[in-house]
Amino acid sequence: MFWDQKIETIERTALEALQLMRLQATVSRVACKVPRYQQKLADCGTKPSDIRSLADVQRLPFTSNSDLRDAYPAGLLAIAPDEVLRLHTSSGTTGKPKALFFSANDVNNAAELVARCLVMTGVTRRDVLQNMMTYGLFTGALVMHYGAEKVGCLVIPAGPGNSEKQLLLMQDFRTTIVHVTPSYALYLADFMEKKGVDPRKDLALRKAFVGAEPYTEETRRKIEEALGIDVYNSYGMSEMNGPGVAFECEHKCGMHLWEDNYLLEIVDPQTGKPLPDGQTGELVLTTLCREAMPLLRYRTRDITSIIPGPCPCGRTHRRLHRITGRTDDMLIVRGVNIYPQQIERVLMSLPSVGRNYQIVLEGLDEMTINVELAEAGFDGHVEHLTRLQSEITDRLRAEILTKPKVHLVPPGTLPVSEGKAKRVIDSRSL
Ligand code: DLL
Repeated sequence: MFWDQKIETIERTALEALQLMRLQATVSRVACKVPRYQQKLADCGTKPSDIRSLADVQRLPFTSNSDLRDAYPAGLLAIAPDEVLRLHTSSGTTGKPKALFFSANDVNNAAELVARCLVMTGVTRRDVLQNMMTYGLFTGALVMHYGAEKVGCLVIPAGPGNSEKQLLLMQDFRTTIVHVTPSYALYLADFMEKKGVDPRKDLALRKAFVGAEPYTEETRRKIEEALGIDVYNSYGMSEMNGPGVAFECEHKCGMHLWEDNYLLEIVDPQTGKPLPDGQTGELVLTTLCREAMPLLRYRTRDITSIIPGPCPCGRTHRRLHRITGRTDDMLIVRGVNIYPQQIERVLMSLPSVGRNYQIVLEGLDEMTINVELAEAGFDGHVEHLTRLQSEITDRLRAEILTKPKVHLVPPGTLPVSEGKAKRVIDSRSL
């Protein structure tokens, strides 16, 4: 099923011609409207007329997280202030926030892209989507909301948390889809288990769109098994409209990134040099359609790769591999580089492990991992717990090459956040 079959299955040569035209227009727009970009372009000696092919994107300057912070509140605005229709800010980062502006066309376009994503997983107007992302300055809820309304679903703006109420809404309005973070999805599954609700029998739930934070294939499986549904990976970021940048189709083998809207590069995070399809590096995106706040070569810090080859669904937009971490959430513990996802992968593959964990770094580089047990994994026998603890420790050591302290805790005892999960507590005195 397609929302916009023509553009979703456009031939690569036509797609690339469209990208070039839009790239040229974007570069001209920022060169003319945004003094900061005028300066950046001048610094690297590039004029809009130098962009003659897609490969010329490399002549453009990168835009970083700190460029956006420095430009706060409106230093990167490319339209007149009275043409701005909506403001979002980035969520959860320290220091100054990033302000993201939308024109009327940007708002509509963001919803179009989300509509493509939803229909690609089989959503129709008969679906009921319960949106458990945070409504407000975060793009996660509103952008999904508008997209789902475009498709014609009944959208329930539930927001996150209040699981009792979530369950009631799901039961009373026969929710078929939830839009949720992975951590909250796991929490909900636990909550239902405690309440004696069997989602397969008692609910109409069929799918979950899960994103806004990194998670592993093992976590996907855990959510799918616990809730008896299909989980589709949903990727996006506020700087690129929010959700709807890349999404899995029914084959669930990588996320199609809408290349008519975003020019995609994978670069070596250290050197910034481009990497070929299939190689892992940092995702860099250039907006091709944004009016209010176009961004050139935005360093997302997300680590991924392009999955080479065509997808059986017939869409020609290339697929991204699941995000395996960020260049900046990498932890260095006793000199070893560790991504929290490595730890999650190990934990979520063990049936006796529950659905929540926490990585605590303290003192002079001490790493403790608090691990919730699964209900079934908690039989009160000390020797079983000791065995499980050493098994987890050994597996983690094999994965992250350093030995963490593993602390087992009863199910449901670790804090659950309503928005993005805070898995790492770093209070080292290094
Ligand atoms: O999290 C937008 C969003 C909302 C996407 C809802 C999907 C669903 P930000 O708050 O700006 O925007 O955070 C963007 O979150 O650079 C990634 O590091 C991370 N992220 C988002 N989706 C995924 C995903 C929204 N599916 C940052 N897998 C991004 C891994 C993700 N990481």
